[in-house]
Amino acid sequence: MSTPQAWNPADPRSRPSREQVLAGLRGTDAGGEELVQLLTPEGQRLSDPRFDAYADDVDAESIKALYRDMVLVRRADREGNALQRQGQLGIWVPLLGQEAAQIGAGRALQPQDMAFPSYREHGVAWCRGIDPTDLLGIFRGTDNGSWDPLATRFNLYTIVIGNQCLNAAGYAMGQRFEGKVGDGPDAEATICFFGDGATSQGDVHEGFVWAAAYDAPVVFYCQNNQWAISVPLERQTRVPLYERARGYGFPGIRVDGNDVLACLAVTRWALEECRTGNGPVLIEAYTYRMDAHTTSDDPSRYRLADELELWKLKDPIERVRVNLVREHHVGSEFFDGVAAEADELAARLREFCLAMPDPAPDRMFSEVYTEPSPLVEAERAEFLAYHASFEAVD
Ligand SMILES: Cc1ncc(C[n+]2csc(CCOP(=O)(O)OP(=O)(O)O)c2C)c(N)n1
Ligand SMILES: [Mg+2]
Repeated sequence: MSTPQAWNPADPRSRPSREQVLAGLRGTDAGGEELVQLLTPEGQRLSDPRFDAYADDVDAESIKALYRDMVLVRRADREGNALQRQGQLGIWVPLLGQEAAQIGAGRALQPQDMAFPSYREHGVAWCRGIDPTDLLGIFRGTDNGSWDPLATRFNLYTIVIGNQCLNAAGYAMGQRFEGKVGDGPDAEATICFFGDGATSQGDVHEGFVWAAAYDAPVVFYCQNNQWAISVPLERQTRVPLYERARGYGFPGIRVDGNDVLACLAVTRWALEECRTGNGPVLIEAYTYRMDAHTTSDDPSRYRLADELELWKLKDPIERVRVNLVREHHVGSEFFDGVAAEADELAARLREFCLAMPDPAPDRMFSEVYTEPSPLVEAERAEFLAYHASFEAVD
């Protein structure tokens, strides 16, 4: 009732008050009726006539594989967090809580598709075959991303909020111009990851406009994790985010971002739409950032702890475990095996990180501009002199 569609222009009094608009957004805290779900938080498999066909090959073995993916990326994420706390990384960006949104989308991709991440997409990187050790250099300040974006079809992380939407729209326009869209098995699509806060950026708007005007085969995949650092969703929008797509002239759909099966099915559908020429599509994966924004952030300063407790009940991994046990009679041997694999991965990440070179202190001054800049060089010299003053004290 608080969405603009409910307004009756003939009756100005039908316009909702600001309080009603906010109440409407808050009323969708559980995702709302429009939420696509194939697995409930209690682990029950549901049917959705619109999307069943995109998950009909998902049997016990594939659910086990998705479970394994999520457990391993969560463990790699927790290890990254711990390594930052121990001074081995400058910063870490946790994905905790967003495993289903990322693994579902990542596993929906075909090898020929192209992905444009922001900075939290460690789960999608995993699905593109990028080893978690390859992520560490960015956060230790030793490189800008050590994987090959063309070979992996996964671009380097983008820290500038929303900027990758322009890159993705442009890339997808290129796919269309080069005749890569069609019914053949080699048809391509692009997927672009960004957050709820990013939707307020001009770059995202421009990306939507260009993609729509050129029928670009791009899936805009918004992980609505309810927060943009300390700014809640209600400061970004008056309508559910997926509804924004209508204004640009392409479909928008909201999926339970904590349901890996629904994310897989909906993203497969959206990518197929794009590959066959019906792009773009906006997906809003409705999820929650369970940890801090980054290790530099303290969420207890701006959000209530009971909000997190509520979302713990919708944990993306637990519901899959329950489904495997209840509906597929999977025993503890499997779960113990995955846990052991996670331990091995964590140990390997740690060992790798401890053996990495220390970043040079003046690393941040390099590659600022293509050409040398006198100002940057002066700042570098000043910083190095300051740094050297500590050595003198030692
Ligand atoms: C253009 C730009 N403005 C501001 C920032 C600082 N900043 C970093 S993350 C962030 C919030 C992004 O929130 P959201 O899009 O919801 O993504 P999330 O971090 O929740 O995944 C902001 C404002 C930035 N990196 N780039
Ligand atoms: Mg966010």
